[in-house]
Amino acid sequence: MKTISLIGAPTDVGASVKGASMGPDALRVAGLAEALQGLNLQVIDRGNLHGPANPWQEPVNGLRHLKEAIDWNQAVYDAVEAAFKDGHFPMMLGGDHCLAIGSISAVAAHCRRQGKKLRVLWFDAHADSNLATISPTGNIHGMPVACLMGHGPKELIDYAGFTPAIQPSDIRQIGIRSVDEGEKKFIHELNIQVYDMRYIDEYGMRNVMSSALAGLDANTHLHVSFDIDCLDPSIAPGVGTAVMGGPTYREAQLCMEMIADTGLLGSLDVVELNPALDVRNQSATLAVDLIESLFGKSTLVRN
Ligand code: B3U
Ligand code: MN
Ligand code: MN
Repeated sequence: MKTISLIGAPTDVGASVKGASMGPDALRVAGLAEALQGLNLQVIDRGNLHGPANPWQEPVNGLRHLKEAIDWNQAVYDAVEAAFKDGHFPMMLGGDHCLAIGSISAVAAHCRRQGKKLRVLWFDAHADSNLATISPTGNIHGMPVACLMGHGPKELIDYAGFTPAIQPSDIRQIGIRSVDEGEKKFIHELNIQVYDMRYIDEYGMRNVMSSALAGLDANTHLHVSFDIDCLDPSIAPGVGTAVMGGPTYREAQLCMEMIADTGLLGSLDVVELNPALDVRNQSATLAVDLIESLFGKSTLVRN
């Protein structure tokens, strides 16, 4: 039986709006552990990691709260690595999306140890590919993709002891609809495969996911980094930086189901859920519902 290790990382040090630090508990209240157990998975809730508080300071040299982000990502890196070493499936509950630096660095190190290929599916309204020099905000939750590709402050790019942790060809971004000017050029130069909302509208979610999942084999580790703000704010209002025009409930369900069908999911981040902006924990409840589909819940017996 698969064992899921829930790793709470209550931060908002990388964000522009406070509140994502309450995300892990909102997911617990929404019944995440119970839902996974209902799918015959064993769940170990490791509780919440500890790290520095949010000092709410202005950016320094284009980066806000760098020291705090470094410490939190180290804690996440260590926890995700420990879960892999126990043979467990790490599920990191953010917290803001800067934490994906630590979590995906640990995933990359795991893949290297196991001789596995890595595919990252990055669900987000934003490209999260800013650099200190081009970010309009200095918020590190807008920079994890760049950091993972080796573009960022040295302390944030080398958790695994090698850099870059991932190559542009390892990642697919889905649901993107808010990209800053400098970021737009940067993702074009890196040649990252981005399925933005226009692409989803034109080709449909089924084709998008078939393409995003193409080329996987039994030796591929699939990591999903799920920023809740990917979803349309009409169904998921509990996020700090909502952008209208995201995937619908049905489209999001199909994404999760198609990922489950691969049988290759090896790790997950659930980030940017902000209970302070939510309505009756609706976004957390939706996240749990989608995670159930991601772990294979289906209406009918399939195959
Ligand atoms: N691109 C903007 C906004 C943003 C990125 N990620 C989130 N918001 N959640 C920035 O600040 O880098
Ligand atoms: Mn994000
Ligand atoms: Mn986002």
